Amino acid sequence: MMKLLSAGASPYVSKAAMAAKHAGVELEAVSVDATNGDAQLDAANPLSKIPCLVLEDGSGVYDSRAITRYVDRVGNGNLFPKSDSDLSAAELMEAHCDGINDCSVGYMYELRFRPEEKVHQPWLDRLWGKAERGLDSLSGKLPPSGEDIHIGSIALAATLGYLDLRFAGKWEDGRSELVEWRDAFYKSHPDLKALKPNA
Ligand SMILES: N[C@@H](CCC(=O)N[C@@H](CS)C(=O)NCC(=O)O)C(=O)O
Repeated sequence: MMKLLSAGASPYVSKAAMAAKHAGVELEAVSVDATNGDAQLDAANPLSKIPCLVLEDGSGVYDSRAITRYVDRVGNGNLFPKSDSDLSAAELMEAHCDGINDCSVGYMYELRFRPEEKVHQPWLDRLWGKAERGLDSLSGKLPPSGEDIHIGSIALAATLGYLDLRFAGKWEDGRSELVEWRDAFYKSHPDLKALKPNA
């Protein structure tokens, strides 16, 4: 069986795992330590980042956007819309959510990997400002949350799941539309809710 090199908290891993589940692709999730180095991960992805999908022949598929494309192809093909305009919107939503992740994960890395006296608050503020603008720009443009979800919906669920995990109480204020969207997504898709970022 294919393996997904993973860590429970990662929003990119969560997106890839939810995408595989929704596409009906079976995977074995294998926990690795991406930040301190892991031989299995380095062998499959020289960039040492998760998620990395390890195929039956041992080769690696990364990054998360290549994985969502891959599982769509080998699975039931329900992740990416067929019409050009819907496909562009779904792809853009996935990229947009990954961009928010880059900021929120980067924020956590700044706090975790620098000695306290070297943490650069203006950089944290810049990252958080981007994440907030990214969230606010979604107002009125949210992807489907029910039966007709696509990769953009899954990406947004993973992104909000990471914010819930690491920034609870900091992101929700004034964003009831997003909070309601998240709750509706989880209600319709308990199988995917089980794959949200967790520590
Ligand atoms: N663009 C990548 C980002 C993946 C990423 O940054 N993953 C983090 C975990 S959340 C990681 O592997 N960090 C370890 C490192 O950067 O060395 C993707 O979409 O898969």
